[in-house]
Amino acid sequence: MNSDQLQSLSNADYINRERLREIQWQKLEVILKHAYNNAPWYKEQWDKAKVKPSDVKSMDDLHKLPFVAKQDLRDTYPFGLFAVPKEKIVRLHASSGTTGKPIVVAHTREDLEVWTHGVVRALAGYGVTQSDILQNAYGYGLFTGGLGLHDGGQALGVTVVPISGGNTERQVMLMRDFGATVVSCTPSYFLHIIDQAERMNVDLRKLPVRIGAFGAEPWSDEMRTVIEERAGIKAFDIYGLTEISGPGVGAECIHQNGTHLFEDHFYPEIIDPETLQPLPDGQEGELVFTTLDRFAMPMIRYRTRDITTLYTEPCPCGRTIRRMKRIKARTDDMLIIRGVNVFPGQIEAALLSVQGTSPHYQLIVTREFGGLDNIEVRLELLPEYFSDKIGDIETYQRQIGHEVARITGIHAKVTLVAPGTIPRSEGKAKRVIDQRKI
Ligand code: DLL
Repeated sequence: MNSDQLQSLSNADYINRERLREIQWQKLEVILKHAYNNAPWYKEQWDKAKVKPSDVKSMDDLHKLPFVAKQDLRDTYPFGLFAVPKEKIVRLHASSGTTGKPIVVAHTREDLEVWTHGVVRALAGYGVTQSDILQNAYGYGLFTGGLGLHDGGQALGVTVVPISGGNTERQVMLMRDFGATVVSCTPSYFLHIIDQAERMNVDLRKLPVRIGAFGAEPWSDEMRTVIEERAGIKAFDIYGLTEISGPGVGAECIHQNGTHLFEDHFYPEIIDPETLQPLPDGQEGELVFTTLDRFAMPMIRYRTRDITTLYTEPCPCGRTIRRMKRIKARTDDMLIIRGVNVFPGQIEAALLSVQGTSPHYQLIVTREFGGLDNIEVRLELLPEYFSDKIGDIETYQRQIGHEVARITGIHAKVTLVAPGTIPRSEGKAKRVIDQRKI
């Protein structure tokens, strides 16, 4: 990509908001007709709801259309939502989720370009240039992380090292030997890389690596601080989901204060997950996306289950596209412990606020015979804080339990385990182990 092409791509980030609305509307009109005329599933659903594309006369009418849920993608597995002939489809991706059938997502060549442009804008927004070397440690395969960052990095002209996830010792070796300046993987996997580097006596702070593109799972600002301090890099958020394209639906800029959504392609709404009514900017709710220019499998009002807030206040970077707050959680991750709603991310923030704790933790949820739920926080202390003296352990457990109760309102059992005992993940970390039989 030459600098003019990059410039014109990035210009979309700074567009006048009225003009943006016009462009969104022009695209929406086309994609709604396309979905209705070419994907029988949409026709059936919209006919049932007694709405037609022509009833949507502006962006403000979008809410008249029914939602698409993850279950709809499972029910139409594998190809039931495709809206173009098979000859036009050049790639399939899939996301497995935790149970049941995977969901399958198709891309035309042009759809892949839309996706790639999101990743290019994300990387360019972090300050990545053609002189950078990107070590891409997201998994390659049906998961969108690997190929998404790969295509985006390559389109930007970065030198991409397609190492994929895993083989952590080699990750450290190549990071050092190739002089990678940018690394992409899940934040939890990067923590694993940091630990491995320490074991190999490699100080990441002394290597050229300076930027991380971390996403695919919720993470907190406290986790960011840990990563930035231990690796000497700037850790940026990248957001996305398979159904909407993959990574690069939105990303932070150098100010690290919210994720800019590439809303000229992926139109966001926030709804109340209970009433399903749209909520105004500034209010927290479930994020819903409409893909404005993806043709193989348009997603019209797709419910992400991600909980966040959108806002339009100007960012110091000058981008005009809307920002969203860090994904607080997924509606399906919310734990209800003795009547109190709690998200794993809140617990993470609480425990990382205590000195000496490490970001390696798991939450074990169990149910007593009488039906009461209990939660146990199992976590590792940093090796230099780890002690086998009962008194020390109890003090820590009390302190952490107190912080968790202060932030979440729940009383958790805290168990400190030896460094290195919580399982490490090469992709998305498994934080919650729900042993309740519900
Ligand atoms: O995780 C795509 C991706 C790859 C994004 C690499 C970023 C980097 P899925 O496997 O379909 O796609 O999972 C999507 O992961 O609905 C969120 O719940 C969660 N998620 C993704 N990015 C973030 C993030 C990829 N930055 C689901 N912060 C989404 C919090 C995230 N959660």
